[in-house]
Amino acid sequence: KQIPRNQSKTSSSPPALKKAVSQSKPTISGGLHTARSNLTAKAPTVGYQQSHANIPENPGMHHVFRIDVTLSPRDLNAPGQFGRPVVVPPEKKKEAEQRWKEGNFNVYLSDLIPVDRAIEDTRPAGCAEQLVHNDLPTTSIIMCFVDEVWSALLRSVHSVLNRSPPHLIKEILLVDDFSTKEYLKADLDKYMSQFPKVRILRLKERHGLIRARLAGAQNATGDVLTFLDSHVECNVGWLEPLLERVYLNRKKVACPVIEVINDKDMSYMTVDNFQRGVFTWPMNFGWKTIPPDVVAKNGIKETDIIRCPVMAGGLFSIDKSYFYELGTYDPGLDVWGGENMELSFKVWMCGGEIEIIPCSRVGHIFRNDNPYSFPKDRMKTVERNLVRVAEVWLDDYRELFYGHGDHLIDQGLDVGNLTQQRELRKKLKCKSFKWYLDNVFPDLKAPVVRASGVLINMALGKCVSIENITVTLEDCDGSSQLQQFNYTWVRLIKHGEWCVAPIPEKGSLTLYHCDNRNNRLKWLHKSASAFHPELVDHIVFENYQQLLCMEGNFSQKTLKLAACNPMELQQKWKFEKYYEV
Ligand code: UD2
Ligand code: MN
Repeated sequence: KQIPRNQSKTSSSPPALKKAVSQSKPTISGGLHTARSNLTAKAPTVGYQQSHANIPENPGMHHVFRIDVTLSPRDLNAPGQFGRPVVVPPEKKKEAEQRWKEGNFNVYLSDLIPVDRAIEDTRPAGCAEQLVHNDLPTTSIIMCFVDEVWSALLRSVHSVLNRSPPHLIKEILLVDDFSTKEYLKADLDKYMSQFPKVRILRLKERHGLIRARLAGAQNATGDVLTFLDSHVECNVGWLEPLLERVYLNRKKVACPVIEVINDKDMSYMTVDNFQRGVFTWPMNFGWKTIPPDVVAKNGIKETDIIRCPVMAGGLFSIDKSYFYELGTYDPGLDVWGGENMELSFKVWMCGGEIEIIPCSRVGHIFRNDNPYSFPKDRMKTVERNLVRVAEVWLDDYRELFYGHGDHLIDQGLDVGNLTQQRELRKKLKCKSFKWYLDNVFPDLKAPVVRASGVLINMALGKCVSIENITVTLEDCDGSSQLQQFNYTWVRLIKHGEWCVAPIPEKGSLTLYHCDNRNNRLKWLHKSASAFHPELVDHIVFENYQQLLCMEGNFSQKTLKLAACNPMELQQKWKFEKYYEV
């Protein structure tokens, strides 16, 4: 019903790609040469070097380390080396197609390319010159996975090991969320035993990514938690700029720029700068480019930190004690989805900040569908998570969420107990959602009601009015309180706490105490277009044997309910003002 929710696209949709590489067959011409000349010119055999020989003037600081063990790769011509696109040979097409579903990306190619391939350093100019503190906090990398593709998981781990200053990585915690694949058991243990920093935590039952992350956090010993998905490639210098932000202010949550590892050809593609993480109703995550004129007018540089209304979810660093101070994630969130909204609202409204750090870049394989199964229905799981978030954090604006979604809550969806979460919000003295809108996300269109003012009958030019507890039609008078109505996102026609209610059996109207859950008070108007485009201007009651429409009566003083007739002008209504989102 209404605007279909498409949760598979929620957080998995990639940010806009750089024009230069966004063609279907990406090329990394310039970058490739840079990478190669780097190799011959100054790459050490085991890469661990400062960007510049000069000692920075600020004592206690250093230039971001340019650590990249992959700078001189074993095989320069290996497929996918330097992040190049790979083509499946014709005789392997079938095999590649068959293996796609193992991870919902080109698993065949992933297995073909080196697990420690080099990728292009995609940081904007100036990043290498940036200073960070010598005494940055250590971090635990937490990577949850369920049935992850072997080569993708290994590549993720190698990219961390190979491109992070070793002294900053306290450990890499691989949290196995009850995978079923045999290779993720003894084989993985054996492989990872080569790397003392890698620890594998096995969950005894499927926790879902949210509770799996919490299990990881509980076992982490570093000062900062850095969460990553299990199919990523961390780029050169990715870690220090994140930790620097947390070091400067423990309430900053630092996210890298998420770049794109192409699911079809496995190429590493850079993305457009100046993108913020945002959402649209009903809480669908997305990316929004800062308009070029805003960039120009404010002199925003490519290396400038971008404050984000919401994070994508998968990749970020957060001070461990702050994460616990915030009450971590709502542990009532299931499996996948919505946790990025929850943490974002919580961080902003309770005194923290969410930032994207352009000098930190991590590639991620964006997939069109989850490659693992959901214990319960996928849509319902995500919907339920989002309802929990809406109920705890959105105040009255939750109606915008409900009004744009599927109303599963009306169909008896059990979202569990919310008392603890609401108490947490009180205890932390978090600000209102209105504050968040005004200060963090002012460009979000969020009118609390859908329409308001007088309600005019289009045939008669008369307005709905309240007389005691009856609903009448009078001459319009915009200044009269009795003629003021709000049409809400959950489809109530409200006059204060009173709602216009149908009496279908009698074909008449009355007033009733408003109640967002009461379907007998809900009217379709304008949004009726989705089902009955011919009734778009009507006010339709659909929860009866037949569609009923509000109609101005001939006597011009009363209203009635009648069978809907698209041609009937006396069934067409207009509110004084409509608010679009
Ligand atoms: C995005 C986020 C993801 C998460 C999700 C919303 C990025 C790059 N990714 O979707 O981190 O915030 O939005 O919830 O921002 N996993 C488990 N157990 C499960 C399900 C998943 O351990 O039951 C693992 C999975 O193997 C992966 C990670 O959790 O490593 C995230 O899952 P995803 O990659 O399917 O999510 P994604 O990237 O589509
Ligand atoms: Mn992912």
